[in-house]
Amino acid sequence: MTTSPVHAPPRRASAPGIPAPSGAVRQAPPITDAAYLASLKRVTQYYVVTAFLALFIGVMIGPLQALNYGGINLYDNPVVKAILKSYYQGLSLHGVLNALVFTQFFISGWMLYLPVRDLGARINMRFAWFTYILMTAGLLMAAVPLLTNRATLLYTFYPPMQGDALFYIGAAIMVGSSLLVVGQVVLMWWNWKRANPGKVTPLVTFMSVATWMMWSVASLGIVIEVVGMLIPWSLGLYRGVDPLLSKTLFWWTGHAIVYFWVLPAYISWYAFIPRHAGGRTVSEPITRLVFVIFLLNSTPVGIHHQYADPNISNVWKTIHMFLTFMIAVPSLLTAFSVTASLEDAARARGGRGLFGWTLKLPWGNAIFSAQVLAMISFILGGAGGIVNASSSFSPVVHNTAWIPGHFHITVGTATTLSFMGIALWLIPHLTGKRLPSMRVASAAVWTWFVGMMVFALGMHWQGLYGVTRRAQVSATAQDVYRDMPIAIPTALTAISGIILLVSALLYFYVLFRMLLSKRVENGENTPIPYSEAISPAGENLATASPLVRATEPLLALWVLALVLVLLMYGPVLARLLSNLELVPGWRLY
Ligand code: HEM
Ligand SMILES: [Cu+2]
Repeated sequence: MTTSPVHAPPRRASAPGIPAPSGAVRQAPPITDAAYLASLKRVTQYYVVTAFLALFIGVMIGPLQALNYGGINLYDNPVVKAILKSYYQGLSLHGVLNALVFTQFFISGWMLYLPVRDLGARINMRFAWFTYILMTAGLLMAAVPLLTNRATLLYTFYPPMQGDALFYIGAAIMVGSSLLVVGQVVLMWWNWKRANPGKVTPLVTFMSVATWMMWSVASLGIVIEVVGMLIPWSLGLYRGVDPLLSKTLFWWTGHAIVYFWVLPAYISWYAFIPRHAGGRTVSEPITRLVFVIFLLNSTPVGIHHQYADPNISNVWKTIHMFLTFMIAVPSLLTAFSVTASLEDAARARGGRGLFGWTLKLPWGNAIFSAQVLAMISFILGGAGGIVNASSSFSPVVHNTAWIPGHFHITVGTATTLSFMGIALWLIPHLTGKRLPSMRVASAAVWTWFVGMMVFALGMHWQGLYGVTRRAQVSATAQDVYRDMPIAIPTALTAISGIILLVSALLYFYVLFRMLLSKRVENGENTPIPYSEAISPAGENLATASPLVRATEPLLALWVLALVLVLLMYGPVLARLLSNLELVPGWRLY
């Protein structure tokens, strides 16, 4: 069966899965230069396909790990042994490929393409291709030591565990290239501002630019850590490394990166999901406020990962804790706004009752259901995140199986399942190919959600009994695990691994079949699914609301974000620097 979920121009009512909007809806300004548009789409497609190839490899290792936490050790199996030297090499590959490579490549394509189309801008395509090639070169460099068991450092690569210099250099090039995308997008937006004085930045561009700005501030920590410390250290230029200083720099980036993973999904939740359901975005001004809060508040919070670390004062730990709690505000604004837009859609389709309206949503459309299930998962993940960030609860869950339980329903589902859903319209849009089967795609999406819910239950539950994360528990004979009353959560975790394996195979079957099929139409027939807004931001600053005017100066807000981070990290880093403690590197693998 061949179906195209979204293949009609925006104003036609007949397209399956994408209802025509009732009133005025934004249309991307036309790009008339066909060669330019083709190149733009191709580079985006390269980013997206590279991302999914990484996810495919990364995800195939996941079920082995879930079985490990299900008490089943497959790492002595000769086939597995031929590929993975150890549980920890597999875990390093899994974490790096899924959480760092998949996300960064997808986001770089997605948040380059969207604002360019949103403004109808002309960017330098040579530079765009150069950035993609550089990012991929960095990935390949880092992949060599990872695949040869010379960088089995887990995805946080904490020193003094040491890997080959090539790993750090490759990682630095990969992350550094994302900053080139930041430069290109921000410059494009700035040129648009200068050409359109007094105009309000359109919403999709606003969200993309704010997210890129946030990432540039957030990524500084890891860039300083890797370039300033780990590369020279791994090349033998320093006699040692300070583990605490590098860990602190790591978490400067490491917490904010979770918003870099989730805000690109928010763009779709706010701007595109309402359209898939036949509803409207609730409020553009509030949406802009949400992104500004994330720009300012995402980064100065990382010390909530270090409550047990010495040489950081409790005052700073507490400040970072409260700043972390503040991020619940834009997340709750999002939960309420997006739910309201879904209710708007469902009532327009004849939905009734307090909750009965939810039945009218297009649950059979995998593009829609993937993203709404991702949101539901994120609500649960966010609640768990408040537990993790509380200095009183953190010691209970820190470094237990609870933590992977938590981040598989945030990045592993909220982000991943959203991107999986988005790809189902984005790839047809970019390539003119069609989704081979909406039913298989739906089955993949629903089993992913169910699998991850079961996984999260099993892992959170085990974590509460103190089962540690990053441990090949299935291969140890320690009584401490045998005596724990964890039979049920262990079984749940094992079952979830099987469900997720089936889900991943279904999804990649549909995705690769689509990619390998022939182009059948003009990709523009699958439009970018802009939604109408109930409360738009307007086009002119002079007549816009105070909230719109206050959120428009993104450059100034970017500087403010940087100042806030320096204020919140400066004193902490100064103290660590004044007590520098260099230790030699270790190889444990
Ligand atoms: C088939 C789906 C998946 C399964 C069954 C799975 C399973 C697991 C398990 C059991 C662990 C814990 C291992 C340990 O602590 O020893 C783990 C770790 C991890 N997973 Fe997944 N996972 C899946 C998909 C994903 C996805 C989609 C992402 C992110 C996009 C992801 C990111 C991570 C990360 C970052 C770690 C931590 C690695 C580390 O501690 O160094 N996983 N996974
Ligand atoms: Cu965090």
